[in-house]
Amino acid sequence: MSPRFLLLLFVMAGLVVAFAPLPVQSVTPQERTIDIDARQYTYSPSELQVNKGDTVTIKLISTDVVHGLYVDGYDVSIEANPGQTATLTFTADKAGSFRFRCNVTCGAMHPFMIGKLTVGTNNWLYRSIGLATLAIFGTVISIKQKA
Ligand SMILES: [Cu+2]
Repeated sequence: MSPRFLLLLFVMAGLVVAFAPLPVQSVTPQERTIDIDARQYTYSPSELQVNKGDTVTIKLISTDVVHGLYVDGYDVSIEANPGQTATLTFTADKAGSFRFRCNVTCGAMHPFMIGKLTVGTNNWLYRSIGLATLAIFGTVISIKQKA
C-alpha cells in the first residue's frame, strides 16, 4: 500500500469514528441529585451535565435572598426561600444545551444569574478514545514504513 493511500484510509477512518451516529445509546439512564447553591448573583455549580433519559433532582439551596431556577426548554421552575432548600425533579428527555436562570427578581444583577444544563450522552468520551487508538495505529504504521 502506498503511504498516501494509507494516510487517506486513516483520515477516513478518523472521520467515521468522530462523526458516525451511534446506533445504541451508550449509557443507561440514572437518577441524579444535584445540589445547587444560589446566591446573588450566581449558581454553584453553574454548569450541569446529565445524560438523556436521566431523572434529575435539583436541590436549590438559597444562601441569601429568595432565588428561583427556571430551565429553558423544559419549562420547569422552583423557588427557594433564604436558608431553605427547594427540590425539583424532572426527566431530561430532550438532548441539547439549555440555560437555566433565576426567575425571582433578586437584585440589580438578577438578569445575569444564569447557568447551563447540558443533556447528552457521553459519546465524545468514546469517540476520543477511538481517535486516540487510530492515531497510535497510524503512528506505528508510518514508523514501520520508514524502517
Ligand atoms: Cu434573581
